[in-house]
Amino acid sequence: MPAVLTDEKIPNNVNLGSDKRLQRALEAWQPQFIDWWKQMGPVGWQDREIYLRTAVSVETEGWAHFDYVKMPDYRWGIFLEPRQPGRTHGFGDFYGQPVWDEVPGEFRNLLRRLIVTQGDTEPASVEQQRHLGATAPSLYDLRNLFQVNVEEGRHLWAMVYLLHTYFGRDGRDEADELLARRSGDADKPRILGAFNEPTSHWLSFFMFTMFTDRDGKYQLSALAESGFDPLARTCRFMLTEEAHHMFVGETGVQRVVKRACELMKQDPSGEVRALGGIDLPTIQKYLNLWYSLSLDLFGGEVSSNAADAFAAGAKGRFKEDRYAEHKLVGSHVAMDVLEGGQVVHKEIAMRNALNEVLRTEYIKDCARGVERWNKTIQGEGIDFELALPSSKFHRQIGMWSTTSFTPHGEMIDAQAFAARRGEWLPTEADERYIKSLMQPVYGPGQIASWIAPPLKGLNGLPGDFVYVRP
Ligand code: BYC
Repeated sequence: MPAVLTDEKIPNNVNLGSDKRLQRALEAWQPQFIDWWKQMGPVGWQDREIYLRTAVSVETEGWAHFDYVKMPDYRWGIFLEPRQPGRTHGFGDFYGQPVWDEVPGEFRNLLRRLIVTQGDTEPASVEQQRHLGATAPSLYDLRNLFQVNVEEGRHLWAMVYLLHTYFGRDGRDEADELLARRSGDADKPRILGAFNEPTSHWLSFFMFTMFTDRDGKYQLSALAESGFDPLARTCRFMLTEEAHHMFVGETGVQRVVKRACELMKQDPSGEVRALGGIDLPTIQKYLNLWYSLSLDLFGGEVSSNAADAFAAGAKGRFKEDRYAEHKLVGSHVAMDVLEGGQVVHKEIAMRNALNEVLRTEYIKDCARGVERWNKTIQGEGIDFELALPSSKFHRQIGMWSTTSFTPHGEMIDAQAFAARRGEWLPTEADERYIKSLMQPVYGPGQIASWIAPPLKGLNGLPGDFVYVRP
């Protein structure tokens, strides 16, 4: 593994300097990226010093460096985990054969599509969150937002490196397109649904980092199993950074929940909104929204694309090693499907069910997070439980998208759904109310009224640490 070269224009551990053509191509893409960042990245704050973590190596200890940095000066680097000598395909038709260091011609389109889809989500999320710096509930949260943003920028670099290095002219064109699509744009939208949804306030931001970033964890984990070794190695390192993003989401929601409980106890009639908080039923509606949008990101329940990606050794399962069988030829799994307008439980060929297999792992992980939020509610002595809705509820992708379901998973007609929609999903009035709470609180150690303070500062820093310099 070459040493990390942080003094180059593009910090990297891929020995970029040894390939002058690639280096020049990426150095030509760099100013386009910075232009995009300035135009579509966080609004304001670009000339302020922010206490950020920067990836500087892939060592387990000491991979990150913390210091004040202005966002446009952030050193977006290219880092791949070290090669594992003798690594072989862990699944699919090529199981047991040596992994590929180059893209096989027959899987070029398939791999490019996966990499482009992954890459597209990264700048999309930065675009979705670009106005949130105007209304952060504290300096701690403001800094976490920018940390998430710069790292999504680095994840874009990771995918662009793969496109430039392994996909020739097509790859370079795709890299340019990644900077040309725009979240929510009618003509040039981002590829996947959830990445075109507005993230217009901090409750949505916390739900996004809880649920949508968690899709990132599962998709990256599946790509980290890839037999295309450079993809596996780059995704493995991205997962290291991703953990903090989910921490921001889970603890963010947990603090909003805690504050709701505190306010319920203050006012015997339980009018949390009258006291400037976000009530638990409203939190449940945003949970329903972002969870269902994120479930869509796993694709259709029965998918030949998923089967092809698995067969090709391009995309595996979450922690493939835990499974006993890795070829999945002739194996089946029982799952709910829609047949003749009815939900039936039946056996589906395993390779075609792999989106659902990954989604099921994700659901279990989300449930653990909701369980922790419920512990907070119990700990405050409040009788209320948050819950994940059924995976059939409010779907836009896959077989459940053609029919309506309640959060409990009962099939209802579209009219009945429309009549009760406001009970289950945020209404315009909810949006207006949440937005009315979004006032910036930027005094050191201060916190907005609708959220509890963090349990501790970043890296054990004191509560009044100035995460963003005036
Ligand atoms: N929205 O066979 P199907 C992250 C399309 S998040 C719109 O059912 P497939 C992050 C699909 O493209 C992780 N379209 O599904 C988080 C296909 O279109 P074409 C991102 C959708 O292909 C927070 C058609 O429907 N990474 O990192 O097996 C912040 C039929 O597709 C959607 C990845 O997604 C949708 N939700 O699976 C920052 C990994 N779903 O090709 C970052 C790479 C499906 O027929 N991507 N379609 O025109 C993949 O593995 C797969 O593309 C998907 C879809 C899992 C997304």
